[in-house]
Amino acid sequence: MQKIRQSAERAKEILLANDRGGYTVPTAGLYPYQWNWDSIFAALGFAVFDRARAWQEIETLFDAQWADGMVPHIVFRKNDPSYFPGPGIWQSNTDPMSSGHSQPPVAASVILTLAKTGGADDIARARRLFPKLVASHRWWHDYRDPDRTGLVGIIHPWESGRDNCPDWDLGMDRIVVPDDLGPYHRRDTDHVDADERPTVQQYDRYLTIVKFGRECGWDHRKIAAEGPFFMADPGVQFTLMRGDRDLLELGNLLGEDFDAGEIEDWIALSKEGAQQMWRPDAGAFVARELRSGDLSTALTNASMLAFYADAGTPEQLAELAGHGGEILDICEYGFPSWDPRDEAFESRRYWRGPVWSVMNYMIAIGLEEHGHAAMAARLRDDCLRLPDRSGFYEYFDPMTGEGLGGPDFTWTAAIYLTLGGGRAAGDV
Ligand code: 9WN
Repeated sequence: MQKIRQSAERAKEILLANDRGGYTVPTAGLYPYQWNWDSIFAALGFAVFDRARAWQEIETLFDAQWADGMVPHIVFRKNDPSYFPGPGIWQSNTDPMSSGHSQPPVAASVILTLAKTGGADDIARARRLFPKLVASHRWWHDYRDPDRTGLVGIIHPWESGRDNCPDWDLGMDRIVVPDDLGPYHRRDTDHVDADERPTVQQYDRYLTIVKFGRECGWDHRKIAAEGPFFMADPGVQFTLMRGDRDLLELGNLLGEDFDAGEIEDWIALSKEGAQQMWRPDAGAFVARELRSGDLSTALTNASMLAFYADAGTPEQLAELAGHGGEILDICEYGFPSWDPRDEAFESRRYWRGPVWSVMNYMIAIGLEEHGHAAMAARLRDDCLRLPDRSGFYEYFDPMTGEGLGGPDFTWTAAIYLTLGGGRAAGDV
């Protein structure tokens, strides 16, 4: 395959082309709505050339925040039959319509970054969002950790943002698909190769969870207690731990009048709770099925966010760094979404092997903060090398660098911009 030299200009064009008027879609066709963490990372990319537009992206997402504090994972501003499951399946009964669960809470960290690097307008806009951010973090700790274990649960694999990672097999295997689930027509495989997407059996289970939520009117107390799926995800746990710390720093930076003690308690409890995810024979924090207490089997790119969260002991982090180095030696491009030393690794299938730039972005911050500068540089460089080689795809094969999933993808372009892609060639 011929090498393509991508540019910051091209990345910028992708963000602008995916703009639907105040919010971006992740990619045209496959994902025609506003997605939660995609928008937050899109804001980082916009901030490189248009800070006002960056804030607008976050503000439109928070406009869809539920009364209880939850920021939904998809916001349906206008119906688009090219995506399934759409607003009619979720039935959120909110305005705007949305899906019924959340996604990794990365907003506080990105807002802190924008506030620290900006001027008076950035501070003013961060200030307006601050109470909404606090409410969203409180929602996670309250609704998703009702027994105060220090571990937050997710009610759907989609809430992790790492949809069909083998991590969820433990929870998915417990789901009984009801006879009355009804026929449905998936749209994702109209856009992308079926072997790069989840299977039919997985989709049946995804929709069983949505059916349970819809039928109880998205009562999140009931869903956490009795829903068909409840697992702890190192990705959500670690982005929330990092987010709590960044929220505290943001409140202090803005001079807000807020309850710092409440956030400090969340941080302490989560650090302790995260230990329940440590799997000694994997040398990593892994997903945990919360009803049985069973642990997933292998290290993922979400495990590598332990550095970012500052989770675990120095000994645990040293062990994790050792595994991280070994895995990167096996892969041409890192960091894979499943350990390539494990038999379940599939280099091309959704979250069962491929590389995602947004995960690398966060992993690299944590690694650098913990003295692993070379590994951090490798991951950042891979976020530039991959689009340079294959285009701005949704995700990439860690062995070959092949671009997979949707093309001209918002967050891949945004991370490329934020990490300085194309700058060496004098593009910006
Ligand atoms: C369901 C939009 C989203 C990302 C997720 C990714 C994928 C959706 C799907 O696309 O999920 O939310 O239909 O597969 O897994 O992380 O936010 O880019």
